[in-house]
Amino acid sequence: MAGSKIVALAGGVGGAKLAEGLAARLGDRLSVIVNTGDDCERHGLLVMPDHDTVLYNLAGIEQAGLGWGIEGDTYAAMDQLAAYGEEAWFRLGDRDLALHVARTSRLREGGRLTEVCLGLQRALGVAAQILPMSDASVRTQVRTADGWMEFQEYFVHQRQVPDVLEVRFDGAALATLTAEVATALREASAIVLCPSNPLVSIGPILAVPGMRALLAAARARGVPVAAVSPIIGGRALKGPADRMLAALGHESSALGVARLYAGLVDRFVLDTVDAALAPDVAALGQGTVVTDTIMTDDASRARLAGELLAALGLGA
Ligand code: FO1
Repeated sequence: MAGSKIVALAGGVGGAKLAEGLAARLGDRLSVIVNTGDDCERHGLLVMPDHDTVLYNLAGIEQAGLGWGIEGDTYAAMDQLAAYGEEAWFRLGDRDLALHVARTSRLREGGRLTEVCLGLQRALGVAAQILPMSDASVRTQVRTADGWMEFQEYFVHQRQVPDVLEVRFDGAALATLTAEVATALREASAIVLCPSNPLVSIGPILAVPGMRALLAAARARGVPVAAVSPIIGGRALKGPADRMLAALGHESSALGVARLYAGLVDRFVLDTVDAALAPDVAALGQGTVVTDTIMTDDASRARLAGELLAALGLGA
């Protein structure tokens, strides 16, 4: 285990919880490749919800209960923006806003997205690297009965109520891998797909050209690639993953997720309530680990991370 580097692929809150458990054990030996498909422009600023959720969790300042945003944040700037008639359904806290101001201004000065993000992470004392999946703009869009819309319009404004009929990752075909992502995957001793929505959190990461090839090359070198199910007992703990899977023709179960990852991962972690699905997951060629995957506090995050590392042959 000493010296082993691990790469985790993560979306928002569920992914951030496991990333935090892994970071507590691995420190700067952890690289988290984050989904940037949820990113959006608000009030002229670039907001990166999944990057920022992982950042705040690794810095230990995330809002308890919600998992995104900063604990104890206030909303004075947002209320003032609303007073000017600006759209205010996407709530940015005052301290959170400072991150978007700093990031956007550094990008406007010519900074490269990954380098700007790494600088902000260091400023918050985070030892792990949180790597945007690409420096290029990739935007997840969903189609509902009302047509195509940006992800946050569906997720926050429409509260994930409409059925999702189709998903696309605008810009993904032209996105390129960064040197940081490629190096992290080439140096990894193990790779983990966090318990994030497989369709709109892990999906955009895998859509960056070259990403799947690097994962396949890692597997060919004998590097274990494990996924943790975000679906427990047929339900997503948070977010619309269960309804989205069903609406898009997949089974809303840990097995449905394992099927989506067939050929990509060689280990699959499912919750004890789904133990009966283990033989079907194993039949897909994925070694199964059955354990308690619900992360309610720092101790349960660290415990799951420890079990996962042990299953990857990297036990302390
Ligand atoms: N989620 C909400 O439900 N309502 C919000 O107003 C909201 C604002 C917000 C601001 C910054 C940020 O980083 C995340 C925010 N989120 C909000 C969460 C975000 O929509 C989700 O984390 C995702 O994009 C899904 O992974």
